[in-house]
Amino acid sequence: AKGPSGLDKIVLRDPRGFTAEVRLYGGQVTSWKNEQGDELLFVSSKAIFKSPGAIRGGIPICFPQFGTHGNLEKHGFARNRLWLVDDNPPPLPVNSGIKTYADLILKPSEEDLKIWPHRFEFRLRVALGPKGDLFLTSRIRNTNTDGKPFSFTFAYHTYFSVSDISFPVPMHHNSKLYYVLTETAKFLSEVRIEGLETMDYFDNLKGKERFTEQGDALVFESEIDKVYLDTPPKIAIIDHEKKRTFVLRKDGLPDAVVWNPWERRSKTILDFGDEEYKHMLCVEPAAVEKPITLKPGEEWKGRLELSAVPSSYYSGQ
Ligand code: TA6
Repeated sequence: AKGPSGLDKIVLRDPRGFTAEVRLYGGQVTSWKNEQGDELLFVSSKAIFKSPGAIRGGIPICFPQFGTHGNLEKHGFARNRLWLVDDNPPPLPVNSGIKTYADLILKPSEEDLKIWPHRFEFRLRVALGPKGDLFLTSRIRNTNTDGKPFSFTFAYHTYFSVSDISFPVPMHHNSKLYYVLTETAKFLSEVRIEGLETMDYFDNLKGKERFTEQGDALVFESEIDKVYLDTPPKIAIIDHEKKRTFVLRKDGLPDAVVWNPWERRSKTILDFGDEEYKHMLCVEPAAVEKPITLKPGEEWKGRLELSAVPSSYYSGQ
């Protein structure tokens, strides 16, 4: 899918070799590489980069609706529209340290207004930070001229690339050894998340009940689809095998969704390989539980900062 000038993506390059690419289709970041050229985001080998679906991987933008929390199509329409590039974007704040950035804009078409009758301007800024960090800033403004407010939910549906998420020991839930095995497995687990333990969450696999996460860091042994509520601004994904830690910092986005389809559900997703679930993990800074309401003229800002650091540098602070 290409924009009016024939452009289909913008590539940002940092002097030390970090790169990021953002597609006009979906306003979607589909690559972020470190100075060694390692891809840090997951994109499925079966991803389709054109209408009508969304691209399976990278950072889809869920707007104006997250998931099925409303009567729009799942995750809203922003992720399968063609965005425009702002050739003359507003300047960066002084001392931002950012050397390379791009602004994409989405405004509703007449067709979009039929399904969601609100005028808005969505400005997405994608930037590479001073240390190769990936910065995403979304500014959504209500440009309605009819005096009406609107409400929306939102997520950066971020797919991280990880070494192997599958649990290291076979699970025997009825065995007396179950507890010992799971506790040991947590130490052996290649991939875990820190920052969501003790948080309240809704489990999309279980209905409307509210649960509280127990124990230490999150590790993975089966399908997961949870919306953690009111989470701290910092979350870390620790990948032992790659000796890499992703640090997510978020602002304006209280919730965090964690998703991995695991073995059985993967087979039902057409644009996703059967084994690919092992190498991806979605951790999605979001505003889901409490929709955001904007009056005409008001603007909302939601920021995500991602860094990928060698695990030895990550102290948990
Ligand atoms: O964010 C998790 C989730 O809402 C899951 O329920 C899962 O279906 C996933 O998003 C992917 O949705 P998609 O519409 O991209 O297939």
